[in-house]
Amino acid sequence: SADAWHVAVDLGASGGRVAMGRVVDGQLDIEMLHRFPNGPVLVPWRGQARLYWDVLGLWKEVLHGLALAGRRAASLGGRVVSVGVDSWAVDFALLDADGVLLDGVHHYRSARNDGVMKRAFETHPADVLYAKTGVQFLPFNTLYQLLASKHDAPGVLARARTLLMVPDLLHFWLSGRAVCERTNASTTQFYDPRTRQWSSEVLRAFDLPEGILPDIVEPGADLGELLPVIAEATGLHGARVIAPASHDTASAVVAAPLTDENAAYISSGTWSLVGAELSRPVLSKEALEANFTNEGGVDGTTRFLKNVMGLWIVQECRRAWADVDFATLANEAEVAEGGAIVDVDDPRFLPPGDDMPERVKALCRETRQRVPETRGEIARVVFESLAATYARVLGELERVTGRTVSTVHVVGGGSLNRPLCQWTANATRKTVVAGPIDATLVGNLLLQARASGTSGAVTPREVVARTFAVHVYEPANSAVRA
Ligand code: LRH
Repeated sequence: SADAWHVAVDLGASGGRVAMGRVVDGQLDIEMLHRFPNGPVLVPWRGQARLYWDVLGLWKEVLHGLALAGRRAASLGGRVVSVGVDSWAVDFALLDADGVLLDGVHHYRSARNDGVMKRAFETHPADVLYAKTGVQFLPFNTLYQLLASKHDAPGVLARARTLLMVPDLLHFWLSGRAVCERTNASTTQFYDPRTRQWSSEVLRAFDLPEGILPDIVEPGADLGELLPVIAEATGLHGARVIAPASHDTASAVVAAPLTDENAAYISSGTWSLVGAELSRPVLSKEALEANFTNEGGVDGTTRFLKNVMGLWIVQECRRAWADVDFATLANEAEVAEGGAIVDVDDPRFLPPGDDMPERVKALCRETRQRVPETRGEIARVVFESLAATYARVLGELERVTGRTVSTVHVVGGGSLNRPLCQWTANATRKTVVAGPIDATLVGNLLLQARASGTSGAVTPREVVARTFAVHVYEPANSAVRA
């Protein structure tokens, strides 16, 4: 209905956004309200560097964004009926018996995770763990981070009574309800995608306290009204808190206008999440060997995908290059000399650092390829290497699932990057359909609208198809790709 607005809070690794939206005649009407930066905060621990998120700073921006939404909706003669939060996955908060935040929220790129996954395999071999969780092995999965907490600060885990993922923490502060939304729970590597419950077996094997894990709720769950203190602080009286697909990638997949079951997607932001939507998890030996993940999607679907390092490398290079904007870099890359291909998933790219351009150059040097010098050349190496990796991963996807990918949908900020989309089409030999850009926000809003009954009979993907224009890239001969 036209006067009912939903507010989406979308927290990405490099920035957060608050937007409001409503569905009118099957189309999404969206208004951006507030943007703010996000990033790691260095805190020393026993003389070593540790990275945290500034979760209170983010919360402050969220409250500000909500207040803006209330005023804007009122000025349009409407009102805010619901609020929902999505964010990056795997990171979590621990609360004590009084509901007080313990420690802080560690950043998944913190060095405290170094070596933890490898040690974990000594007690629980990787193939056994994969058979129970179906999750891609990444050194920062919640499982390994919790083991790091236990190792470094056993007192914290001993006092912990509740574990909440980042969006769950914000939903708790907004509504007073402490629950874990399913799509994000599925990224922890102690969730069983077949039983759709926490994996007692995995938790027991690592001597982790299952009692701290809250009930799992579905994307679209109504968590109740805003707490009176929050309604008072933001002016959003009567608004409800509705969990969207709280894992940002799950929200992005909701907003990917996939038209047939053989369509693949690339959710292109800090990470590139490359995969397909399946009706059930694939835990086969081939899936393990290709190191694909089976994350939970909306309506019981499986997000069968793989993390590729993504635009992170270029985001970090930009810091070293006086924050030159992405559009300028894409233009420079398009006309720069290219040719070198590096392994974008090399672990040396994972930690933040001002020396990111040097890391790209070093990898070219080590592999005896032309060493890029200018910004454009370095960006080109990364973009072309990403495209090559997408092609490889989609090939693995085809092999493991037995499907032939029809089209590749690129959603998120990377869908704006013209050369990257074209090189992706060239490398994959598939048609690339780019858009929408704000997929995480759009998916968040549309799940809230569906759960509140304000979007009528149209499905979220139908709304996306009716609302957003897409750009189509056909594969070109690589000789003329620039
Ligand atoms: C993308 C993302 C991805 C996770 C990573 C930690 O923002 O949520 O799906 O693997 O962050």
